[in-house]
Amino acid sequence: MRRYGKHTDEDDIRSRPNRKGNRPRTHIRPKHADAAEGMVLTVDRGRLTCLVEDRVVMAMKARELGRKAAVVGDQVALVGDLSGKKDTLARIVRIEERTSVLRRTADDDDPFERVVVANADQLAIVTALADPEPRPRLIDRCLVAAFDGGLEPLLVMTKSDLAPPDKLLELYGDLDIPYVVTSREELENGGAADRVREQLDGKVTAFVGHSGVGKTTLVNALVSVERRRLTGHVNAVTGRGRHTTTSALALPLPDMDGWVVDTPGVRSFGLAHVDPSRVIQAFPDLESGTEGCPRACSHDEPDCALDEWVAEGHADPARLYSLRRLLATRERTEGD
Ligand SMILES: Nc1nc2c(ncn2[C@@H]2O[C@H](COP(=O)(O)OP(=O)(O)OP(=O)(O)O)[C@@H](O)[C@H]2O)c(=O)[nH]1
Ligand SMILES: [Mg+2]
Ligand SMILES: [Zn+2]
Repeated sequence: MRRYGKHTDEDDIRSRPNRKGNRPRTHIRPKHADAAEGMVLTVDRGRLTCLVEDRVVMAMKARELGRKAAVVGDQVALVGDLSGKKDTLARIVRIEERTSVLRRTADDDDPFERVVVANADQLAIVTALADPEPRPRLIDRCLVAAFDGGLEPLLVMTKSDLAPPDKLLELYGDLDIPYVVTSREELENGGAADRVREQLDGKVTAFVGHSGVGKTTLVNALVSVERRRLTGHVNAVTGRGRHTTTSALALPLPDMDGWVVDTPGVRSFGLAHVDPSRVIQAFPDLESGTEGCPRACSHDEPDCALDEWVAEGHADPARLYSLRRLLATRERTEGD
């Protein structure tokens, strides 16, 4: 290993004038040209579990990456011991460019944004129809994050055995966003997995939502038996889940080209990183109504064309209320 501060032969080579210009004779090969490509499956306190070919390799970040963090779904370049044997540790020397980034902040005014998942194609926004109660505001926020991060949204409504989906379908059924409704019975007879699976082929899909909505239960129904994770209970008094899942994990889908990423439940989905002008994208039913708006309309001012749009029956007033609420509260937290 090369030591810094010590005068070595290599230093001499570098400082010696080179007849062919100033290019140093060493390091002509691109850095880490021999590194292997891998995918990050999960991250646990600085230890990254990566898939390299068909081996599961534990790795840590090389110092040269600085503050850049690799997250689940990242494509990375690894060097060192790539055998995947017990107690070996490879080094991640590069994070490849991401095709999509699902970001969230703890609160809307939190400057620290975290990347939940990289390179996912689709965001499955999971909402229970009851236990816990659906929260359209969280759905709207996830939609904003999906559009902003380059992921296609998919709505998954679980627990239809406990409550009908009618009210949510009134809000989201006509938006051209694919949706699936599942129930306990369909989880047991395989129908739920089949219908969700139809939406997953060829894609990396991240599952997000409140704690206790059934993300892990659904993911377990999709992946092979030996990959199943622990699921939790919903507290009967508070109606809240117990944050059973504590880390994001990518799992391959059997018999098809695709991955699912189970993530821990969230209370809120802060959008401090999203430009307000991009929020409207997550409201496709209102977007065309903004054509009559004054320039740089905040959509919450007297001349906003959306009031008329809704009054004429082009969209549900509840959706305009949601948009305005989201724009207004983006400045602070929306707790649950
Ligand atoms: N009645 C009913 N219960 C369900 C259904 N799907 C999941 N559950 C139950 O909901 C509870 C929570 O499920 P989980 O899969 O652990 O929820 P989660 O979204 O992964 O929760 P976190 O990991 O905490 O974010 C479990 O007791 C499941 O059995 C459903 O379709 N119907
Ligand atoms: Mg879970
Ligand atoms: Zn407007």
